[in-house]
Amino acid sequence: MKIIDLRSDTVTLPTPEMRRAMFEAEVGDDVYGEDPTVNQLEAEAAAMLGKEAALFVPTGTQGNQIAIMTHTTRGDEVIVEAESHVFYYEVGGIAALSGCQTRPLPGVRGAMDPERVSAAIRLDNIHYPRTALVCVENTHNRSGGCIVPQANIEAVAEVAHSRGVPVHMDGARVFNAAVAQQRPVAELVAPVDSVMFCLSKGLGAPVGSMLVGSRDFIAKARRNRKLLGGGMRQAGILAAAGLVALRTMVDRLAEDHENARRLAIALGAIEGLQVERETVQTNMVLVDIRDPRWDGPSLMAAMGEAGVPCNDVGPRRIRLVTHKDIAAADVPVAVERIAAVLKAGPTAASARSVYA
Ligand code: TLP
Repeated sequence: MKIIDLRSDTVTLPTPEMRRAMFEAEVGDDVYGEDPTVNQLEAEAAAMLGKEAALFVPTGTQGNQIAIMTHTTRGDEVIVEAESHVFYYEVGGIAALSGCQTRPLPGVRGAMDPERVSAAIRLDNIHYPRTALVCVENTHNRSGGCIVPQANIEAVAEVAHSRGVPVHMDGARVFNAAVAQQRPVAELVAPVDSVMFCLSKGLGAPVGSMLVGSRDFIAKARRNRKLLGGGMRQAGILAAAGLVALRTMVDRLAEDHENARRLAIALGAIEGLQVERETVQTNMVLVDIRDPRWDGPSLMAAMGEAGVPCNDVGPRRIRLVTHKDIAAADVPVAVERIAAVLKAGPTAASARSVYA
């Protein structure tokens, strides 16, 4: 049985062209700034995003945490959206690595109310921490890959900047947002001061993310990357695949969006499942479980056994992600398997749940 892996776009495998580029990459010691392939990737990434400079980092998590560390000092406060990756999925790194406290604000599909952001920015008072940073996320993972409206990002950045507070974007999937809106990515990130985006998700590279921003910010970030152990040596081997990703893999994200849309329609028609279609804007589908026999963990386990692994993202919610290694023809096969799982009902093994 062919596994149709819908857990994440992080599972994508490098293309033959990436493997060739990796094999042939010209390399040097990047800690000395001497890896020509890394330097090329950093220059192209900065140019594409319309920023002065970029830094190649091993992971999206490290890129975000370096950005936060670079914008803040210990004891500062960072405004985050309550469902954001930096707050939810980065192992408490903001506290553990930067010594900052977080100020989570509610969001609507990732969009924070600019008035609430403004009200949360601290005044100058001896009792208060300094608000050092506002973080936004586009696309927004926990709302199912929703695109945060550009007007919202502009409004949040405007209130932050008017009070002297910089803005960082977790743009792990900002190219999905750009392709879905048919807008240049540089336009989407223009309002923010720094951006992290991932090469290793929908763009298909095996490893790597980019942090981009001003020349001065990236110079400081480079020191913090070293501090966190992210100073890699002949990293051009990895950057070579990143260059192929940036040059050739952006436009095809539209196929993933189309597959997600078709998956959402078909899954929504299965009894016991519900899909909020308006949230399916890029390459993710959130499925709410209405069938009382199942919950997130048990359905996830049963789908794994049926060759359609996914992730549970809440007590009664699973997440399916489309990507370059899912073909259009895989969609009906996945749907058929999921329908069969629901029809058969939980087995003794799959019914065990952490929520029971
Ligand atoms: N997200 C992963 C998991 O960590 C949840 C996934 O499968 O979606 N920002 C955002 C918005 C992300 O979705 C992710 C990865 C990251 C940052 C972190 O990237 P990595 O995995 O490279 O550290």
